[in-house]
Amino acid sequence: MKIDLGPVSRIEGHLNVRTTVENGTVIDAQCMGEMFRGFEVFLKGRDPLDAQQITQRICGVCPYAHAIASSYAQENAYGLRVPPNGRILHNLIQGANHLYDYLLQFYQLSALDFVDVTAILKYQGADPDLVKIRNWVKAELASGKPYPAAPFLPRLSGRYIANAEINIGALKHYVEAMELQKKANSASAIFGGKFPHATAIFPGGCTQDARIDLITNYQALIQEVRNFIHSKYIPDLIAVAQAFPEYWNIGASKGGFLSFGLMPMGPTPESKKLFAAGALFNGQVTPVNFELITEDTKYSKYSSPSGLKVRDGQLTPNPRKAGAYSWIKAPRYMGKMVEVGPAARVLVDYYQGNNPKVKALVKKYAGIVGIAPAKINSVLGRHLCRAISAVVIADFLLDETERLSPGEPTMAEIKVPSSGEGFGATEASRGALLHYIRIENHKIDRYECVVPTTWNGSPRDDKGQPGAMESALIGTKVKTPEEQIESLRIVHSFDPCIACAVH
Ligand code: NFE
Repeated sequence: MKIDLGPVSRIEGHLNVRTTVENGTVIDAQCMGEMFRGFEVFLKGRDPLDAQQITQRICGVCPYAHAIASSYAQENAYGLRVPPNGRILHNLIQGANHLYDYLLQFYQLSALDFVDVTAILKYQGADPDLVKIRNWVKAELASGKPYPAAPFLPRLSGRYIANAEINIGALKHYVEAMELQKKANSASAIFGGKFPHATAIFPGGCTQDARIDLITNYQALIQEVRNFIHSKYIPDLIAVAQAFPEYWNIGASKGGFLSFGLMPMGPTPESKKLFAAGALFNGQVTPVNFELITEDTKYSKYSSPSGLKVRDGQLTPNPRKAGAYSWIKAPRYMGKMVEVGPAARVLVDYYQGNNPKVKALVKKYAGIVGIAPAKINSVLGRHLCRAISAVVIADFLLDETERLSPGEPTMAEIKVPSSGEGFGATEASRGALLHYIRIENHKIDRYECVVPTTWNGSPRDDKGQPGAMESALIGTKVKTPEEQIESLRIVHSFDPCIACAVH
Protein backbone atom coordinates (compact mmCIF):
# COMPACT_ATOMS: atom_id res chain seq x y z
CA MET A 1 0.00 0.00 0.00
CA LYS A 2 1.28 3.47 -0.94
CA ILE A 3 0.96 6.21 1.67
CA ASP A 4 1.93 9.86 1.30
CA LEU A 5 3.12 11.48 4.53
CA GLY A 6 3.07 14.96 3.02
CA PRO A 7 2.74 17.76 3.44
CA VAL A 8 5.19 17.02 6.27
CA SER A 9 4.74 19.57 9.04
CA ARG A 10 7.26 21.00 11.52
CA ILE A 11 9.91 21.26 8.82
CA GLU A 12 10.77 24.14 6.47
CA GLY A 13 9.19 24.05 2.99
CA HIS A 14 7.09 21.61 1.02
CA LEU A 15 8.05 17.96 1.40
CA ASN A 16 6.10 14.86 0.61
CA VAL A 17 7.39 11.43 1.54
CA ARG A 18 5.76 8.69 -0.49
CA THR A 19 6.03 5.37 1.31
CA THR A 20 5.17 1.85 0.27
CA VAL A 21 4.26 -0.30 3.25
CA GLU A 22 3.94 -4.06 3.28
CA ASN A 23 3.29 -6.18 6.35
CA GLY A 24 3.95 -3.25 8.66
CA THR A 25 7.32 -2.38 7.09
CA VAL A 26 8.25 0.55 4.85
CA ILE A 27 9.67 -1.23 1.80
CA ASP A 28 10.12 1.90 -0.30
CA ALA A 29 10.30 5.65 0.28
CA GLN A 30 10.57 8.60 -2.08
CA CYS A 31 11.43 12.08 -0.82
CA MET A 32 9.68 14.65 -2.96
CA GLY A 33 10.80 18.26 -2.82
CA GLU A 34 7.69 20.01 -4.07
CA MET A 35 8.84 23.51 -4.95
CA PHE A 36 11.18 25.20 -7.39
CA ARG A 37 13.16 28.40 -6.75
CA GLY A 38 16.08 28.93 -9.13
CA PHE A 39 18.59 31.08 -7.24
CA GLU A 40 21.41 29.83 -9.43
CA VAL A 41 19.56 31.05 -12.51
CA PHE A 42 18.95 34.59 -11.34
CA LEU A 43 22.40 35.04 -9.77
CA LYS A 44 23.88 34.93 -13.27
CA GLY A 45 24.87 38.36 -14.53
CA ARG A 46 24.80 40.05 -11.12
CA ASP A 47 27.55 41.85 -9.26
CA PRO A 48 29.59 39.18 -7.43
CA LEU A 49 29.40 41.20 -4.19
CA ASP A 50 25.62 40.75 -4.18
CA ALA A 51 26.01 36.98 -3.84
CA GLN A 52 26.42 36.78 -0.05
CA GLN A 53 23.33 38.98 0.29
CA ILE A 54 21.13 37.26 -2.27
CA THR A 55 21.99 33.71 -1.22
CA GLN A 56 20.94 34.48 2.37
CA ARG A 57 17.40 34.69 0.96
CA ILE A 58 17.60 30.99 0.16
CA CYS A 59 16.53 30.45 3.74
CA GLY A 60 15.25 32.28 6.82
CA VAL A 61 16.61 29.60 9.15
CA CYS A 62 20.25 29.23 8.06
CA PRO A 63 20.90 32.49 6.16
CA TYR A 64 24.29 33.07 7.77
CA ALA A 65 25.62 29.73 6.57
CA HIS A 66 24.87 30.84 3.01
CA ALA A 67 26.47 34.24 3.60
CA ILE A 68 29.56 32.55 5.02
CA ALA A 69 29.85 29.93 2.25
CA SER A 70 29.43 32.68 -0.35
CA SER A 71 32.01 34.86 1.40
CA TYR A 72 34.51 31.99 1.52
CA ALA A 73 33.92 31.28 -2.20
CA GLN A 74 34.51 34.94 -3.03
CA GLU A 75 37.56 35.16 -0.74
CA ASN A 76 39.04 32.29 -2.74
CA ALA A 77 38.05 33.88 -6.05
CA TYR A 78 39.48 37.30 -5.10
CA GLY A 79 42.56 35.93 -3.28
CA LEU A 80 41.64 37.81 -0.11
CA ARG A 81 43.51 37.41 3.15
CA VAL A 82 41.03 38.06 5.94
CA PRO A 83 42.27 39.81 9.10
CA PRO A 84 41.94 37.72 12.29
CA ASN A 85 39.06 39.90 13.57
CA GLY A 86 37.16 39.31 10.33
CA ARG A 87 37.46 35.54 10.59
CA ILE A 88 36.46 35.59 14.26
CA LEU A 89 33.41 37.79 13.59
CA HIS A 90 32.31 35.40 10.83
CA ASN A 91 32.52 32.62 13.40
CA LEU A 92 30.67 34.59 16.08
CA ILE A 93 27.78 35.42 13.75
CA GLN A 94 27.52 31.93 12.27
CA GLY A 95 28.01 30.10 15.57
CA ALA A 96 25.22 31.98 17.36
CA ASN A 97 22.94 31.04 14.46
CA HIS A 98 23.80 27.36 15.01
CA LEU A 99 22.77 27.65 18.66
CA TYR A 100 19.44 29.27 17.71
CA ASP A 101 18.83 26.54 15.16
CA TYR A 102 19.53 23.59 17.49
CA LEU A 103 17.08 24.90 20.08
CA LEU A 104 14.46 25.49 17.39
CA GLN A 105 14.97 22.03 15.93
CA PHE A 106 14.73 20.19 19.23
CA TYR A 107 11.91 22.04 20.97
CA GLN A 108 9.68 23.41 18.23
CA LEU A 109 10.31 20.92 15.44
CA SER A 110 10.91 17.57 17.17
CA ALA A 111 9.99 17.46 20.88
CA LEU A 112 6.26 17.18 20.26
CA ASP A 113 6.91 13.86 18.48
CA PHE A 114 7.79 12.50 21.94
CA VAL A 115 6.15 14.74 24.56
CA ASP A 116 2.54 14.08 25.63
CA VAL A 117 1.00 17.54 25.52
CA THR A 118 -2.21 16.38 27.21
CA ALA A 119 -0.20 15.96 30.45
CA ILE A 120 -0.65 19.71 30.86
CA LEU A 121 -4.30 19.10 31.77
CA LYS A 122 -3.04 17.69 35.09
CA TYR A 123 -0.99 20.79 35.88
CA GLN A 124 -1.90 22.30 39.28
CA GLY A 125 0.87 24.89 39.64
CA ALA A 126 0.91 28.63 39.05
CA ASP A 127 3.57 29.10 36.35
CA PRO A 128 1.95 31.66 34.01
CA ASP A 129 3.20 30.00 30.79
CA LEU A 130 1.94 26.59 31.83
CA VAL A 131 -1.37 27.88 33.15
CA LYS A 132 -1.87 29.62 29.81
CA ILE A 133 -1.08 26.44 27.85
CA ARG A 134 -3.32 24.34 30.12
CA ASN A 135 -6.30 26.66 29.80
CA TRP A 136 -5.84 26.96 26.08
CA VAL A 137 -5.53 23.19 25.48
CA LYS A 138 -8.58 22.59 27.69
CA ALA A 139 -10.68 25.16 25.84
CA GLU A 140 -9.54 23.92 22.44
CA LEU A 141 -10.38 20.31 23.30
CA ALA A 142 -13.83 21.36 24.47
CA SER A 143 -14.42 23.49 21.36
CA GLY A 144 -15.41 20.69 19.02
CA LYS A 145 -12.99 21.99 16.35
CA PRO A 146 -11.74 19.28 13.95
CA TYR A 147 -8.09 20.13 14.75
CA PRO A 148 -8.01 21.60 18.26
CA ALA A 149 -4.87 23.09 19.81
CA ALA A 150 -2.73 22.99 16.68
CA PRO A 151 0.27 22.72 16.47
CA PHE A 152 0.35 20.85 19.80
CA LEU A 153 -2.54 18.54 18.89
CA PRO A 154 -3.86 16.41 17.18
CA ARG A 155 -1.29 13.69 17.73
CA LEU A 156 -0.35 10.73 15.62
CA SER A 157 -0.99 7.31 17.12
CA GLY A 158 1.96 6.08 19.10
CA ARG A 159 3.62 5.98 22.48
CA TYR A 160 4.61 9.28 24.10
CA ILE A 161 6.56 10.05 27.28
CA ALA A 162 4.52 8.70 30.22
CA ASN A 163 5.95 10.79 33.08
CA ALA A 164 3.70 13.86 33.55
CA GLU A 165 6.44 15.87 35.24
CA ILE A 166 8.84 15.38 32.29
CA ASN A 167 6.09 16.29 29.80
CA ILE A 168 5.12 19.43 31.68
CA GLY A 169 8.77 20.44 32.15
CA ALA A 170 9.39 19.99 28.43
CA LEU A 171 6.43 22.24 27.61
CA LYS A 172 7.82 24.93 29.87
CA HIS A 173 11.18 24.61 28.11
CA TYR A 174 9.39 24.71 24.73
CA VAL A 175 8.30 28.25 25.65
CA GLU A 176 11.61 29.25 27.25
CA ALA A 177 13.58 27.95 24.26
CA MET A 178 11.96 30.60 22.07
CA GLU A 179 13.29 33.33 24.38
CA LEU A 180 16.76 31.79 24.16
CA GLN A 181 16.50 31.60 20.37
CA LYS A 182 15.80 35.32 20.42
CA LYS A 183 18.93 35.86 22.51
CA ALA A 184 21.08 33.78 20.14
CA ASN A 185 19.74 35.78 17.19
CA SER A 186 20.35 39.03 19.07
CA ALA A 187 23.95 37.91 19.60
CA SER A 188 24.36 37.33 15.84
CA ALA A 189 22.75 40.70 15.15
CA ILE A 190 25.29 42.56 17.30
CA PHE A 191 27.93 41.98 14.65
CA GLY A 192 25.92 40.80 11.64
CA GLY A 193 22.89 43.06 11.57
CA LYS A 194 19.24 42.25 12.03
CA PHE A 195 18.23 38.60 11.72
CA PRO A 196 17.53 36.88 9.37
CA HIS A 197 19.43 38.57 6.54
CA ALA A 198 22.63 40.07 7.90
CA THR A 199 24.08 42.97 6.00
CA ALA A 200 27.49 43.00 7.73
CA ILE A 201 28.87 39.65 6.52
CA PHE A 202 31.18 40.22 3.59
CA PRO A 203 33.93 38.37 1.81
CA GLY A 204 36.99 39.51 3.71
CA GLY A 205 35.30 39.86 7.08
CA CYS A 206 32.61 41.92 8.69
CA THR A 207 31.66 45.59 8.36
CA GLN A 208 30.96 45.96 12.10
CA ASP A 209 33.82 46.93 14.42
CA ALA A 210 35.06 44.72 17.25
CA ARG A 211 34.11 47.19 19.98
CA ILE A 212 34.41 46.21 23.63
CA ASP A 213 30.78 47.09 24.48
CA LEU A 214 29.59 44.89 21.60
CA ILE A 215 31.84 42.05 22.71
CA THR A 216 30.54 42.11 26.29
CA ASN A 217 26.92 42.23 25.09
CA TYR A 218 27.60 39.24 22.84
CA GLN A 219 29.28 37.32 25.67
CA ALA A 220 26.36 37.92 28.05
CA LEU A 221 23.82 36.62 25.52
CA ILE A 222 25.83 33.53 24.58
CA GLN A 223 26.44 32.80 28.26
CA GLU A 224 22.66 32.73 28.82
CA VAL A 225 22.15 30.43 25.84
CA ARG A 226 24.96 28.20 27.07
CA ASN A 227 23.37 27.94 30.52
CA PHE A 228 20.08 26.86 28.93
CA ILE A 229 21.85 24.25 26.79
CA HIS A 230 23.43 22.69 29.87
CA SER A 231 20.56 23.05 32.34
CA LYS A 232 17.55 22.30 30.11
CA TYR A 233 18.36 21.14 26.56
CA ILE A 234 20.78 18.34 27.47
CA PRO A 235 18.62 16.95 30.33
CA ASP A 236 15.50 17.06 28.11
CA LEU A 237 17.34 15.27 25.34
CA ILE A 238 18.56 12.59 27.75
CA ALA A 239 15.00 12.17 29.07
CA VAL A 240 13.75 11.58 25.51
CA ALA A 241 16.61 9.16 24.82
CA GLN A 242 15.91 7.20 28.00
CA ALA A 243 12.18 7.03 27.26
CA PHE A 244 12.68 5.86 23.65
CA PRO A 245 15.83 3.70 23.57
CA GLU A 246 14.53 1.85 20.50
CA TYR A 247 15.29 4.99 18.47
CA TRP A 248 19.02 4.26 18.68
CA ASN A 249 18.15 1.43 16.29
CA ILE A 250 15.72 3.26 14.02
CA GLY A 251 16.49 5.54 11.10
CA ALA A 252 20.09 4.63 10.19
CA SER A 253 21.09 5.89 6.74
CA LYS A 254 22.85 3.32 4.53
CA GLY A 255 25.77 5.23 3.02
CA GLY A 256 28.79 7.27 4.11
CA PHE A 257 29.04 10.61 5.89
CA LEU A 258 30.33 13.96 4.70
CA SER A 259 31.25 17.09 6.64
CA PHE A 260 32.87 20.25 5.27
CA GLY A 261 34.11 21.28 8.72
CA LEU A 262 32.99 24.23 10.79
CA MET A 263 34.61 27.44 11.95
CA PRO A 264 38.20 27.91 10.86
CA MET A 265 40.58 28.88 13.64
CA GLY A 266 43.20 30.42 11.34
CA PRO A 267 43.41 32.97 8.52
CA THR A 268 41.83 30.98 5.66
CA PRO A 269 38.67 28.90 5.38
CA GLU A 270 40.97 25.89 4.95
CA SER A 271 42.70 26.41 8.34
CA LYS A 272 42.26 23.90 11.19
CA LYS A 273 38.63 23.96 12.21
CA LEU A 274 36.56 23.50 15.34
CA PHE A 275 34.90 20.54 13.58
CA ALA A 276 37.00 18.77 10.96
CA ALA A 277 36.12 18.32 7.30
CA GLY A 278 36.15 14.83 5.86
CA ALA A 279 34.38 12.03 4.02
CA LEU A 280 33.72 8.98 6.18
CA PHE A 281 33.24 5.51 4.75
CA ASN A 282 33.57 2.38 6.90
CA GLY A 283 35.31 4.17 9.76
CA GLN A 284 37.93 5.76 7.47
CA VAL A 285 38.05 9.53 6.99
CA THR A 286 39.54 11.00 3.80
CA PRO A 287 40.05 14.70 2.96
CA VAL A 288 37.21 16.39 1.10
CA ASN A 289 37.74 16.95 -2.61
CA PHE A 290 35.04 19.09 -4.26
CA GLU A 291 35.95 17.59 -7.65
CA LEU A 292 34.50 14.28 -6.44
CA ILE A 293 31.01 15.74 -6.07
CA THR A 294 28.54 15.20 -8.90
CA GLU A 295 24.84 15.92 -9.14
CA ASP A 296 22.49 13.42 -10.78
CA THR A 297 19.17 14.50 -12.25
CA LYS A 298 17.52 11.34 -13.61
CA TYR A 299 14.72 11.52 -11.02
CA SER A 300 14.83 15.32 -10.58
CA LYS A 301 12.57 17.69 -12.51
CA TYR A 302 15.37 19.16 -14.59
CA SER A 303 16.46 18.53 -18.13
CA SER A 304 20.04 19.57 -17.24
CA PRO A 305 22.56 16.80 -17.91
CA SER A 306 23.11 14.30 -15.12
CA GLY A 307 26.36 13.66 -13.27
CA LEU A 308 27.81 17.15 -13.70
CA LYS A 309 30.56 18.41 -11.39
CA VAL A 310 29.80 21.41 -9.20
CA ARG A 311 31.66 23.92 -11.38
CA ASP A 312 29.66 22.72 -14.42
CA GLY A 313 26.29 22.86 -12.63
CA GLN A 314 23.20 23.69 -14.69
CA LEU A 315 19.57 24.22 -13.79
CA THR A 316 16.93 23.84 -16.51
CA PRO A 317 13.55 23.15 -14.94
CA ASN A 318 11.36 20.51 -16.57
CA PRO A 319 8.27 20.05 -14.39
CA ARG A 320 6.74 17.34 -16.56
CA LYS A 321 9.85 15.18 -16.99
CA ALA A 322 8.88 11.51 -17.17
CA GLY A 323 9.89 9.49 -14.11
CA ALA A 324 11.11 12.53 -12.15
CA TYR A 325 9.58 12.94 -8.70
CA SER A 326 11.44 15.79 -6.97
CA TRP A 327 12.76 19.31 -7.49
CA ILE A 328 15.78 18.27 -5.42
CA LYS A 329 18.87 17.08 -7.33
CA ALA A 330 20.83 14.02 -6.20
CA PRO A 331 24.40 14.99 -5.18
CA ARG A 332 26.80 12.11 -4.66
CA TYR A 333 30.39 11.91 -3.37
CA MET A 334 32.62 9.59 -5.45
CA GLY A 335 29.32 8.38 -6.87
CA LYS A 336 28.17 7.28 -3.42
CA MET A 337 25.29 8.37 -1.25
CA VAL A 338 26.28 10.19 1.95
CA GLU A 339 24.45 11.63 4.94
CA VAL A 340 25.34 15.17 5.99
CA GLY A 341 24.36 17.03 9.17
CA PRO A 342 25.07 16.84 12.87
CA ALA A 343 25.78 13.08 12.95
CA ALA A 344 28.19 13.42 10.02
CA ARG A 345 29.88 16.45 11.61
CA VAL A 346 30.43 14.68 14.91
CA LEU A 347 31.37 11.29 13.45
CA VAL A 348 33.90 12.78 10.98
CA ASP A 349 35.50 14.76 13.79
CA TYR A 350 35.41 11.77 16.14
CA TYR A 351 37.06 9.36 13.70
CA GLN A 352 39.57 11.97 12.59
CA GLY A 353 40.52 12.74 16.21
CA ASN A 354 40.39 16.47 15.46
CA ASN A 355 38.75 17.97 18.54
CA PRO A 356 39.31 16.19 21.88
CA LYS A 357 36.20 17.85 23.27
CA VAL A 358 34.01 16.21 20.62
CA LYS A 359 35.48 12.80 21.43
CA ALA A 360 35.02 13.34 25.16
CA LEU A 361 31.40 14.45 24.73
CA VAL A 362 30.53 11.51 22.47
CA LYS A 363 31.95 9.17 25.12
CA LYS A 364 30.28 11.00 27.98
CA TYR A 365 26.77 11.14 26.51
CA ALA A 366 26.99 7.73 24.89
CA GLY A 367 27.90 6.47 28.37
CA ILE A 368 24.96 8.23 30.02
CA VAL A 369 22.45 6.82 27.57
CA GLY A 370 24.25 3.47 27.30
CA ILE A 371 25.09 3.27 23.59
CA ALA A 372 28.15 2.78 21.38
CA PRO A 373 29.28 5.63 19.08
CA ALA A 374 28.17 3.53 16.09
CA LYS A 375 24.57 4.05 17.20
CA ILE A 376 24.95 7.72 16.33
CA ASN A 377 23.62 6.76 12.92
CA SER A 378 20.02 6.83 14.17
CA VAL A 379 17.12 9.11 15.07
CA LEU A 380 18.44 9.74 18.58
CA GLY A 381 22.01 9.97 17.34
CA ARG A 382 21.18 12.97 15.14
CA HIS A 383 19.48 14.70 18.07
CA LEU A 384 22.42 13.90 20.35
CA CYS A 385 24.92 15.27 17.84
CA ARG A 386 23.04 18.56 17.60
CA ALA A 387 23.33 18.86 21.38
CA ILE A 388 27.05 17.96 21.28
CA SER A 389 27.55 20.57 18.54
CA ALA A 390 25.72 23.12 20.69
CA VAL A 391 27.94 22.46 23.73
CA VAL A 392 31.16 22.63 21.70
CA ILE A 393 30.11 25.73 19.76
CA ALA A 394 28.89 27.72 22.79
CA ASP A 395 32.22 27.24 24.58
CA PHE A 396 34.17 28.06 21.43
CA LEU A 397 32.23 31.28 20.81
CA LEU A 398 33.02 32.53 24.30
CA ASP A 399 36.71 31.70 23.77
CA GLU A 400 36.66 33.39 20.35
CA THR A 401 35.45 36.66 21.85
CA GLU A 402 38.66 36.74 23.93
CA ARG A 403 40.72 36.54 20.74
CA LEU A 404 39.19 39.67 19.17
CA SER A 405 41.47 42.70 19.04
CA PRO A 406 39.34 45.83 19.53
CA GLY A 407 40.45 48.65 17.26
CA GLU A 408 42.09 46.32 14.73
CA PRO A 409 40.61 45.89 11.21
CA THR A 410 37.66 43.55 10.75
CA MET A 411 37.64 43.60 6.94
CA ALA A 412 40.10 43.04 4.14
CA GLU A 413 40.10 45.52 1.30
CA ILE A 414 38.10 44.00 -1.55
CA LYS A 415 39.12 44.19 -5.19
CA VAL A 416 36.86 42.10 -7.40
CA PRO A 417 38.87 40.71 -10.32
CA SER A 418 37.37 40.71 -13.81
CA SER A 419 37.43 36.92 -13.82
CA GLY A 420 38.04 34.11 -11.37
CA GLU A 421 36.42 31.26 -9.52
CA GLY A 422 36.20 29.92 -6.00
CA PHE A 423 34.64 27.27 -3.78
CA GLY A 424 33.36 28.10 -0.31
CA ALA A 425 32.40 25.32 2.10
CA THR A 426 31.08 25.30 5.63
CA GLU A 427 28.76 23.39 7.90
CA ALA A 428 25.28 24.86 8.06
CA SER A 429 23.38 23.52 11.05
CA ARG A 430 21.83 20.90 8.78
CA GLY A 431 25.16 19.90 7.31
CA ALA A 432 27.67 20.31 4.52
CA LEU A 433 27.12 23.45 2.44
CA LEU A 434 29.09 24.32 -0.69
CA HIS A 435 28.94 27.45 -2.84
CA TYR A 436 30.81 27.90 -6.10
CA ILE A 437 31.22 31.19 -7.94
CA ARG A 438 32.67 31.90 -11.37
CA ILE A 439 33.20 35.48 -12.45
CA GLU A 440 33.54 36.75 -16.03
CA ASN A 441 33.70 40.46 -16.98
CA HIS A 442 33.17 41.43 -13.32
CA LYS A 443 29.79 39.62 -13.27
CA ILE A 444 28.65 36.27 -11.94
CA ASP A 445 28.89 33.84 -14.83
CA ARG A 446 27.97 30.72 -12.85
CA TYR A 447 26.84 30.14 -9.29
CA GLU A 448 26.19 26.73 -7.84
CA CYS A 449 25.03 25.74 -4.35
CA VAL A 450 25.13 22.17 -3.03
CA VAL A 451 23.07 22.33 0.12
CA PRO A 452 22.61 20.03 3.17
CA THR A 453 19.03 18.99 2.47
CA THR A 454 19.91 18.49 -1.19
CA TRP A 455 22.17 15.67 0.05
CA ASN A 456 19.87 14.27 2.73
CA GLY A 457 16.54 14.76 0.95
CA SER A 458 17.75 13.72 -2.49
CA PRO A 459 15.79 11.37 -4.72
CA ARG A 460 17.37 8.30 -6.34
CA ASP A 461 20.53 8.95 -8.32
CA ASP A 462 21.09 7.62 -11.84
CA LYS A 463 22.24 4.28 -10.42
CA GLY A 464 19.01 3.99 -8.43
CA GLN A 465 20.70 4.55 -5.06
CA PRO A 466 18.25 6.19 -2.65
CA GLY A 467 19.07 9.45 -0.87
CA ALA A 468 20.12 9.41 2.80
CA MET A 469 16.65 10.06 4.20
CA GLU A 470 15.01 7.61 1.80
CA SER A 471 17.52 4.94 2.83
CA ALA A 472 16.86 5.65 6.52
CA LEU A 473 13.12 5.19 6.02
CA ILE A 474 13.31 1.96 4.03
CA GLY A 475 13.02 -1.02 6.39
CA THR A 476 11.28 0.90 9.17
CA LYS A 477 8.59 -1.00 11.04
CA VAL A 478 5.43 1.08 11.40
CA LYS A 479 2.58 0.27 13.79
CA THR A 480 -0.05 2.43 12.06
CA PRO A 481 0.82 2.58 8.34
CA GLU A 482 -1.62 5.44 7.60
CA GLU A 483 0.10 7.69 10.16
CA GLN A 484 3.68 6.38 10.63
CA ILE A 485 4.89 8.33 13.61
CA GLU A 486 8.08 6.24 13.31
CA SER A 487 8.74 7.60 9.80
CA LEU A 488 7.93 11.13 10.88
CA ARG A 489 10.42 10.88 13.74
CA ILE A 490 13.06 9.77 11.23
CA VAL A 491 12.30 12.67 8.89
CA HIS A 492 12.35 15.17 11.77
CA SER A 493 15.71 13.84 12.97
CA PHE A 494 17.17 15.00 9.63
CA ASP A 495 15.50 18.41 10.07
CA PRO A 496 14.94 18.87 6.34
CA CYS A 497 14.71 22.33 4.82
CA ILE A 498 13.18 22.17 1.38
CA ALA A 499 13.66 25.88 0.64
CA CYS A 500 17.40 25.25 0.95
CA ALA A 501 17.29 21.88 -0.80
CA VAL A 502 15.78 23.23 -4.00
CA HIS A 503 17.22 26.73 -3.71
NI1 NFE B 1 17.09 26.25 5.04
FE1 NFE B 1 20.04 25.12 5.48
C1 NFE B 1 20.84 24.61 6.99
C2 NFE B 1 21.57 25.27 4.48
S1 NFE B 1 19.55 23.12 4.85
S2 NFE B 1 18.13 25.43 6.56
O1 NFE B 1 21.22 24.32 8.02
O2 NFE B 1 22.49 25.45 3.88
O3 NFE B 1 19.65 22.44 3.36
